[in-house]
Amino acid sequence: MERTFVMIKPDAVQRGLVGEIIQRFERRGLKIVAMKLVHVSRELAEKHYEVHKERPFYPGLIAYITSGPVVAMVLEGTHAIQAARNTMGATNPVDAAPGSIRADFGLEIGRNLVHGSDGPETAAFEIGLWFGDEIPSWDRDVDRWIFE
Ligand code: DAT
Ligand code: MG
Repeated sequence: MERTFVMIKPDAVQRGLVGEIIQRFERRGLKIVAMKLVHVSRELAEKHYEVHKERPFYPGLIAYITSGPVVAMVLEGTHAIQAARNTMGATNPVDAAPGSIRADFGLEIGRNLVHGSDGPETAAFEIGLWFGDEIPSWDRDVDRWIFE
């Protein structure tokens, strides 16, 4: 079963949207296999966003992601990576599909509420970075009604 790393960013935590956002992933059928509230250090932020180091928005991105607590989680399910990103919507909320998290709650790319891994290699890297390597799965009674 595929796993992905999802983070509820500081703006969403400050705005009291943690429950609403988790509910959207849960109701889709994705299974929470790890979750924690994190005060993100500069070191962790820089490792997480290493690929964007040379981009002009990088300093603002690091400031944003370290500006308050985030909720980090690992979600498991069929096509978890793509499903989570679709539920989040396009990077810039103004381009995100109606009904997605970023469209329903956001207006600006620099306050886009959530992060989700963009591929299998990124997911493996991010899950290891935030949670380490040993995350057990668990049996959910409704699994047989969600996974064929
Ligand atoms: P995503 O978060 O959809 O995977 P990304 O990995 O390209 O998008 O960028 C990471 C974050 O950086 C993104 O959520 C918001 C910020 N960002 C990306 N492009 C930006 C831009 N052109 N201006 C400002 N912030 C940007
Ligand atoms: Mg990305």
